[in-house]
Amino acid sequence: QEKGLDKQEIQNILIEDARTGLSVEALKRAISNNLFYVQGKFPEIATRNDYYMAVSYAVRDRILKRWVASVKQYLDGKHRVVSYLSAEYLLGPHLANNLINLGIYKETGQAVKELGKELEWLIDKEIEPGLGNGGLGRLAACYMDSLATLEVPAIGYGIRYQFGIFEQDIRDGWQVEDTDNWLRRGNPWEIERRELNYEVKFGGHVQHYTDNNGKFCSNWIPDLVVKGVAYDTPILGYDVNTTNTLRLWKSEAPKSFDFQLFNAGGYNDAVRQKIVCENISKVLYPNDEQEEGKILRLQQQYFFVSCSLQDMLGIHLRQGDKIQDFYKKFVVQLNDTHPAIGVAELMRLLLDKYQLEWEEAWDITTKTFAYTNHTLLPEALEKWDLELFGRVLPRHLELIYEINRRFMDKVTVKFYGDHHKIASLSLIGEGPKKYIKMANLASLGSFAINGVAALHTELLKKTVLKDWYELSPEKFSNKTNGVTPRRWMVLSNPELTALISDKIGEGWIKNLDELRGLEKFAQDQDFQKAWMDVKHQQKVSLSKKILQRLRLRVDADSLFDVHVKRMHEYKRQVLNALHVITLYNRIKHNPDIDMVPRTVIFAGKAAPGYKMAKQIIKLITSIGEIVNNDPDVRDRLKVVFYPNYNVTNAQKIYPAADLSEQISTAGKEASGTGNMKLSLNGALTIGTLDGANVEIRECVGEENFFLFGLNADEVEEVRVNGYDPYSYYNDNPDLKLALDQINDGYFSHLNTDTFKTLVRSLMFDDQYLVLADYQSYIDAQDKVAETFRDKSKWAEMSILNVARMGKFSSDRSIKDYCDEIWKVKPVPVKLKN
Ligand code: OAK
Repeated sequence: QEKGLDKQEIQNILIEDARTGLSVEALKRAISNNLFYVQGKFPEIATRNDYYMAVSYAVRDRILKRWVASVKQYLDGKHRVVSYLSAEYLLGPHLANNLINLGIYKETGQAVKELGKELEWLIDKEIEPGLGNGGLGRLAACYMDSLATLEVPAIGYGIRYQFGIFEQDIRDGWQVEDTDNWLRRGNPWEIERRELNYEVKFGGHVQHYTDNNGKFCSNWIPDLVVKGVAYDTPILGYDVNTTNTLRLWKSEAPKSFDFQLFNAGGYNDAVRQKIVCENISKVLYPNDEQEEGKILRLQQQYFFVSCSLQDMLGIHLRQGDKIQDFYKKFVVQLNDTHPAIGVAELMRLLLDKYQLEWEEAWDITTKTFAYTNHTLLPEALEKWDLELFGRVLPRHLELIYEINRRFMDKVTVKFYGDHHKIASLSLIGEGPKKYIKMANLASLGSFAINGVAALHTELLKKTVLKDWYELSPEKFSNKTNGVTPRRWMVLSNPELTALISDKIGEGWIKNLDELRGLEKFAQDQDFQKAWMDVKHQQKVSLSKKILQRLRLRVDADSLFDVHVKRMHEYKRQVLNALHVITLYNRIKHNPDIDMVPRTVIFAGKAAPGYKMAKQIIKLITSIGEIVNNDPDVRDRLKVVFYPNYNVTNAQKIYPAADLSEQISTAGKEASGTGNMKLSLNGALTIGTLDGANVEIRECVGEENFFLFGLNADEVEEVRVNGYDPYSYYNDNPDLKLALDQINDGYFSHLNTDTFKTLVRSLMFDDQYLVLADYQSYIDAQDKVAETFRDKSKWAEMSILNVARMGKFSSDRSIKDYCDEIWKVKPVPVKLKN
């Protein structure tokens, strides 16, 4: 051993070879080589995308080295692996994130500069993979980052949608959707593994017979067979070598199939088959927390779950392990009920393919799965029409009947006479049409069930999963969501990152609790100034984007009031809109009024079929049109609807926010994660006691949080006693004026039809109690404005918010899952030459 260097350091030097070195020189050489040998270009004719590709491949090579090392490490040991099953992953752009996790952002910037280009210019070229709708998909992405960073062996399974979440454009104030062809310029981050493929059956019927040993057997004869091909994306952790795999399945037609038809002269049938197969992974369903109940959706779910389980069993058996030990090697987390069919599929594989007995198969299955619930909204709970289900998955229907029969035998004894409870626990719902309850299948088939924030878990136990809690309280626990500080601070807010690191070092990036070290600077005048300067700089950047994108000038000194998330009635963008109208009316009533200037920024997609959500977008843009063009308003109020909210745009918006709007009806938002990202970027929260807001407020201190509105119990009480929106309207002149204006067409060129359904809903059957919380919200907003006038006070509160948000790192969430549910340990990965 050489003097002064430990083994690891020597290894690190050895691996700085020509191909994967991390120095500026090595990177430069790699980029040039890629431009020539991969893109077949030279600088004079290379396009921006050619350069983006060349840089990405250079980065990928460096990740591949770590990936191979990780896979080797996982294979030699008998390590337990986390398998995360999710129909959605909302990853966001890869390049900049990988540069940060590899620790070569600066070096790559320099290398690109020496080649005569700007790294930022290439980073901005990337089309993000929008393979998710919102919170649930983004959480899966944060968790993949944290699993790798914590060096936990993990594999994420999902669907390689050819088209992700639609692109939103605003025309005439309305949302219009365009397809998201995210693969159109190629995807340097994935590796196609044609050799890794599985067949997935659909439809047909099941034959039963007794074999030579007298064993009762089932044979599923499908009428469609689809092939799933693996596409792997490496997920590198921050400041570690661990590189896990995100394995997404693409559906194709199996070769044998179309040839048979083709030879028989059935060319058209063959082509049709091919299209049917490819359609399965074609497009992401754009509904957020709204069940669709379509056959294709069930096919998608079964398709990726079956491929994934076949893959896991294959990995397990190839290592020479007994099938009976499967649950010791893999723990499978169900990201909501979308992959819950896995419970029946694992039973099918163990029974029909591996010939285990029922009891043994059920024992393995229920030691394998754990289930996370992400919503209390009844319309999001998955139910499959039994007849439809049986047509797509006849064998699974039989298995579900049998699982249910055995379960009901026990339940009927245990709760003898309690028909309501027995019916509620059944996997099968009765009614005019029978249906399968996926939350029940997930709950029965899992050894652990969790909610995503403390309040959410408590409400789950009291409402949606009450009977399951009473049956098996030991299965339940809370795992409050978290977000990755790498993407949501280091990457999106480098200026704030530098300021923080300058004060407390860089340890917080991996151990977010260290942010606590900022507390002692909260009242430090110089630090406050530096803090607010960073915020101002971010607001200027966002203002430029708004000017470019919307031709709207906003004042970077005004209060940036940010409400960004999917459009949904329960998230109450309308309540915010009513506040905006109220501010506008104050100006109109008293044109010289001294008020804190505000820029109210909305962003979010509405599900294409969700009429009300689309009307809310139109309301916001219509208010904007009036407010932004009214000379009386001057610079005191602006309304922005920033189009196409996605990860890329979120990264630009969060750093510029002063105020974070988290105003859902209490009891409706399971957790929220935007609330965490905004607070970590120094925004103060105005919010209800809903989801993780409750815990955020506990952490940052009630004096640093603008609370308003009814709590979950009070919401329930109002409902039970009969909610009377009209009385709020009648008793509150400001509210009355605002609603009358919307109704009378003040914001819609006197067209009284535009917002008719919206107003009717608010006044007569609003489940989300918007009018009940109006005055309390307005009062809280007035307090926000008053506080904002005192810049030093605001800075102090903002610093304290960030300092106390350590709990909301996804690293903490993942540690909790690892210790309390998954029982997995980190496996550090060493690089060898
Ligand atoms: C989407 C479809 C079905 C069920 C739930 C969802 C979903 O996105 N839920 C959201 O999950 C987030 C991550 O746990 C939470 O933060 C949000 O509150 C919740 O709405």
